Amino acid sequence: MSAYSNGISVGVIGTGGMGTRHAETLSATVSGARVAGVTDLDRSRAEKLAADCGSDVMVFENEQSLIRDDGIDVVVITTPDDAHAGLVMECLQHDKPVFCEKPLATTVDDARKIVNAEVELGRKLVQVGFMRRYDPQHLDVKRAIDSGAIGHPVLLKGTHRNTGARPGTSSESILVNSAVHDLDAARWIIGQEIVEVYVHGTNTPAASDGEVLDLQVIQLTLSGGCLANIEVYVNAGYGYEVDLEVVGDAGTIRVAPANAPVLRKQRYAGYPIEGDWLERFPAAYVLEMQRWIEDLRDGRLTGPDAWDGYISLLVAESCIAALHFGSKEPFESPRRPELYL
Ligand code: ISE
Repeated sequence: MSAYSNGISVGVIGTGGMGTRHAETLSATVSGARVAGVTDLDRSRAEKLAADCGSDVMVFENEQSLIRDDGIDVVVITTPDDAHAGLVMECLQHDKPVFCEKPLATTVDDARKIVNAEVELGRKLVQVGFMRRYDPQHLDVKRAIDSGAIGHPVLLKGTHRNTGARPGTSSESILVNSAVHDLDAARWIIGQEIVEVYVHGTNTPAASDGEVLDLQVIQLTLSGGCLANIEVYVNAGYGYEVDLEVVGDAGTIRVAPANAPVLRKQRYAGYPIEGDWLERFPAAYVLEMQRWIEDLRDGRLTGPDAWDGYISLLVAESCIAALHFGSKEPFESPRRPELYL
């Protein structure tokens, strides 16, 4: 019997682009869930989203009052990155399942504290927003690899381009905020752990800050011998693109363009390119929320968990060392607690 007999009441913390997308998906598309409360430092933004999601959505004074409220069953966190870990910990203290946008934390220590707290509780309550795992095009690639269609994977080629860097972007935050997606995707899609990292960066003319290494090339070695070469460029200018190809010893497979047909006309063939992740991953965000709600109802979370969030940050930390010292950094995954096996 599900613990949620009247559907699941969700509280959303943070009502910017990502919070708005999740709240709208939960109230308009996902069955078995409703947005019951929202909060944001910008109260008028929270009030607007509450009104858009229904007439009975509460606007909470702050995050703590939302997390503690008995009318909120589960929490979605989409605040700026540095608030994630503290809010996840508060959810765990109140025994509330929580979906936290990536990164799980901004430091490895904070992410480990979350893992330790969950292990102490003895059950998984945390899911991390690695939405590429729900993207139909990425799932096609994963299924092909798992079926053996390309033989043994020997190389992953990844491209991750943002139209422009957010204000305040640093060389390190590119690894913690953007490249964590690629680090998680490499582990997930190949099904191997990362054992070595090397990162090379440059400051491109498009960067507004002359210090920031806004184009980084990450090279990984995975535990089964597969190599990865991943470009993360946050000032690409022309649009937003995430591309991934896996080369195997019997063929290669590459994600298809997501949202547009290919136009051929007057000696030209092409398709439009999205401006950001909200435009590129609409299907993934819906499937991610739908599955999270179903899993909560079934009492068994199957999405990327606190361990995945922690490992992606540990690898990002090794990437930062590699970037600073120009060295190849060996990476050894810590022992995975039984809860995450
Ligand atoms: C952003 O926060 C995301 O999560 C996007 O998916 C990623 O592409 C972008 O680089 C991040 O800043």
